[in-house]
Amino acid sequence: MTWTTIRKRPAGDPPPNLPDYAAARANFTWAAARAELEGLPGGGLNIACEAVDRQVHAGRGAAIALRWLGKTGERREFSYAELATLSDRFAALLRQLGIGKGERVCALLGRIPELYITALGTLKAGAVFCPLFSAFGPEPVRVRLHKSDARLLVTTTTLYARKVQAQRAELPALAHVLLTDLDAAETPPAATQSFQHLLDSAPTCGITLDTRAEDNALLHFTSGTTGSPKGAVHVHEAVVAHRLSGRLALDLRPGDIYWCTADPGWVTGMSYGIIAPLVNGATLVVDEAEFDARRWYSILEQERVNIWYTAPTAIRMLMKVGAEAAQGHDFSALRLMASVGEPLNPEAVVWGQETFGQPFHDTWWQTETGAIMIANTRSQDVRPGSMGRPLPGIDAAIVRRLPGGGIAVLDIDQPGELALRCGWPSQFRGYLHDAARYQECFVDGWYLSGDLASRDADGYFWFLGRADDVIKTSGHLIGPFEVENALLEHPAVAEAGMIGKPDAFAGNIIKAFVALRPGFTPSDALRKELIGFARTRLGPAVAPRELEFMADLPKTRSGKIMRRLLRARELGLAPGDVSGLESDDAEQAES
Ligand code: 6R9
Repeated sequence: MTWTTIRKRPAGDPPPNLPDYAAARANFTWAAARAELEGLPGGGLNIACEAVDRQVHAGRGAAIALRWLGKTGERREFSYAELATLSDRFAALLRQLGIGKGERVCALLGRIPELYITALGTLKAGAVFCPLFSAFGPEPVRVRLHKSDARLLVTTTTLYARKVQAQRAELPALAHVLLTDLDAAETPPAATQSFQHLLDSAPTCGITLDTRAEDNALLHFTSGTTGSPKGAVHVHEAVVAHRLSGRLALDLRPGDIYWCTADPGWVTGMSYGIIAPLVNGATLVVDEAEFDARRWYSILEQERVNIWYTAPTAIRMLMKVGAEAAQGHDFSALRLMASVGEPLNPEAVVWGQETFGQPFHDTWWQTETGAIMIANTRSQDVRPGSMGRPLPGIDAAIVRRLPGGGIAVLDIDQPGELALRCGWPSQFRGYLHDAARYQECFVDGWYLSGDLASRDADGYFWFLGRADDVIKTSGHLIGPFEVENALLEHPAVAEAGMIGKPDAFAGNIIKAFVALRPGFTPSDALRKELIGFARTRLGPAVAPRELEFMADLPKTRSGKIMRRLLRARELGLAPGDVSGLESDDAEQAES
């Protein structure tokens, strides 16, 4: 396997938080990492307390926690002390509304200040915070609100009208909907309340936090090959890993200006868009607007961003716009640029070096791992194309599942499934209402990630692909089940299969294959109708971008659609070429 090491930026930056990787790993204990936290009187632990209150206790209450840049040029700042008070009030409000410990509070919001108040206040109240992707259509929103038994939803008037209102009757557990954008004089639509009004009338005095480390704190939906979305449950103890990984992998320290571009509807937007930077005392820069290369370069320069955490699709979009857009900007405040969510192509790493004078540092983790597990850290050489090495406290290996049960750990440079030895604090504690699917992730004390990778002789991990059929498109993890199901609701569709088709920007785009019912004939008009039908239900980020008709979809003898064959066909591979990935489908296809 070939690799190049990219020279790092020779600037007069402060020394890295992880200067000696080998020594840090050798001396590491989770107990010591846990001891860095403040904790609650009586031995409890609360993520939001660690994120905001402890900064106030440490005399940093006046420091800026959140600097919000509105779409239209508005600018608002919240100090740690203000965020502590506002989240206290939201917690008090939840208690007044009778939201109990462990009950789910969902947010269907873009990047607006109310999101941060809701997330932190929910955690303080001991309820479970569950972010939903605001670009989801009504169907994925309904499924998640239903599966999470959400008791309260915070959203905007428009998102509510478009995505929730019509389905409210199917969500009996959803007792309260709070809208963030009502004017004081406005009457809320039926069965909703004003977020601002309730927050203003909530008690101002602090509330007593009473969560324990193993109490549920966060719920993040993710997808698998089969079945409905899985709700990964995380506990307050996860904050130990958020703090540590923020410090070691993202090099965060108090006073840093930090910008995470992830959407708050996905796990990165929570773990690294809110928790890790606040726990490490940084100032969050939050941009409400969607991607715009020129705006991004201005933000990096004008806000004097020190640490920037973004994603390969965004980097490729910047590359597409061209180097001229970056020219003339002063990026000298930037100390670390990191990336997550999809394979970071070596060209993007090298482009970072050319454009910013430093490479992007790839990091690897998942919804289930809760925090960064593998990273190219600031002190170590970046190997373009590699995800880096496991952080202190994390044991990673490449394994093969054995036919009779158990796993074998593979040698260097052997492709296999990426596995992590169980026991890190942000490990998910279950899939909500899905005990069997949770159990399937574990073998002999290892968590099996579903990613295929290899490890080189120096301990760097290299991503090869997914072992299952989920698709990363523009950094969003999409399961085939939801997309295929939406298409199957159309009267013309008899069978539907979805694949990820490689794409230069999005990593993959979603392509659907459809067999029609008798009486329907393929046509351009029908193709457009089906794509439109899926977009209305699922939202544009999840709906297929391409759709092809087939007389019949390839199926196993038991009737399962063989997506791998669809993919092989799309990519012009022989069906046998996919058999190496050990899927049931490929085995059955060969037999
Ligand atoms: C944080 C997040 C997890 C899946 C993961 C893998 C892919 C994440 C990656 C990467 C290649 C990287 N992934 N980081 N692939 N290189 N550095 O993205 O969580 O949405 O659960 O997705 O994303 O396939 O298994 P999640």
